[in-house]
Amino acid sequence: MFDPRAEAMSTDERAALQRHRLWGLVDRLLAAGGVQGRRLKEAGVGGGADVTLADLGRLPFTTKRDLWDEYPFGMLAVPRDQVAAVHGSSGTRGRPTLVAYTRADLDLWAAMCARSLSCAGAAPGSIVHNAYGYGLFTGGIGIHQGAVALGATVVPMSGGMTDRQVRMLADLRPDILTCTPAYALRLGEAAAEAGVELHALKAGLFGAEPWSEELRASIEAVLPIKAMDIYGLSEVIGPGVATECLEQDGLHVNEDHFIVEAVDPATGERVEDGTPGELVFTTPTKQALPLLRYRTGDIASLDRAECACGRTLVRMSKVLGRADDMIVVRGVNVYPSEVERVLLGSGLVAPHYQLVVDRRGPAVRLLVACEAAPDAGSGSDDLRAELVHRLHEALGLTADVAVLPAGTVPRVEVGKAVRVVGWEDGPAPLPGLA
Ligand code: DLL
Repeated sequence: MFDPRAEAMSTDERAALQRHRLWGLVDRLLAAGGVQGRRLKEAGVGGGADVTLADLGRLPFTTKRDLWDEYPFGMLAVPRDQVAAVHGSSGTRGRPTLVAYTRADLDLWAAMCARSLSCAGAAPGSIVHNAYGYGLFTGGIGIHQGAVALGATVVPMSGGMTDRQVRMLADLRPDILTCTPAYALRLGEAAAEAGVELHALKAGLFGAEPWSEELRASIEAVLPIKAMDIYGLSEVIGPGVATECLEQDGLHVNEDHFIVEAVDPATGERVEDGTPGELVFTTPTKQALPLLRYRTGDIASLDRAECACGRTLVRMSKVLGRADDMIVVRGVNVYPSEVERVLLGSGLVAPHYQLVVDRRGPAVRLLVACEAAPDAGSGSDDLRAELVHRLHEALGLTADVAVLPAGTVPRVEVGKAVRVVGWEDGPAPLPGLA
């Protein structure tokens, strides 16, 4: 439940807590003697007492490359036998990123996920239908443990087997749905096809992949819920790093445990609040794999204005995209979620799309594959021209659009939606593309 002592502290109180915790983190990293400790020493830091919060911006970064180089256990700050669990992410490039948790870390993670669930309206006694994947991925087990810690009833569905999911939604009447936003849409459509009404559902916590306000509207049109965004990454802890409250106006970062900065991805210098930058997290209370200034690659802006919900935790915007998901077409930089905004905002297409980066010719061509909305009206040539025009107007983007027959764009059943596919040589990645 909402804990004002942790979530509504004054700025000064929170800064004092963060400073105290940061001090402890620096001491632990120096004692562990790993790559992060070595870099601290090289930066002239001899102990936690040398560091204030204001100095944080001058301390060395940690990156995914460090986790890969030290795979699997080289970055542990505790003996291996104190590791109670590992999790990870296969990542977009297929390379595993492994993270470790002590029992205390698992407790912290459960507490943070419980906080996220309650921030989005869950309460003890809620029924949480959890359709995030269970396994190495942090989504399923993270939300599961959070729901248990909150005192809710968790239904551990994992992903896939959509017909069975719809049956369980109808029979158990959960009030909370947790899954990726793309799968929420799929579940909503499948329930409608099956003629199942989901009146008991109140809220959903959707994350693990970028999604736009327009996709939120599409989800809220097929499910009778408030759709909330939940953000996290395995390296920092998993889900439970930040969540929207019922105001749906930015995600509260649990900054008593995850200190956040936004930096210019090119220079590493901090950007002003309100300006999109790469999120960087420091985890002062984690034990097995504490991270100093971890560069996430995720682009979002920070907002320290008070929120109507009463929480004083800094808010991050929805994630615009990952620095490495940015597509450059004829000199224009674009994130898939920006294309999503234009497509879904037009009201002319169904909320299923894929961006095909065609690298077969001398210049990269972007092909936007989508499906017409059932009531789009005009012929597909007119629709195509209209979307090409809108993408150019809104984003300065020169893209080709392919309006494909309903059901052609792949629906996600398990895992994260694949929004961008490459077309090198060989057959088209989707039928009907030219
Ligand atoms: O996706 C943790 C998670 C599970 C978050 C369930 C929310 C719900 P990873 O597999 O390590 O962990 O992937 C982390 O996913 O760096 C972002 O690029 C992306 N991501 C996660 N949540 C969001 C979100 C989980 N709400 C990577 N919006 C992160 C946009 C997100 N991107």
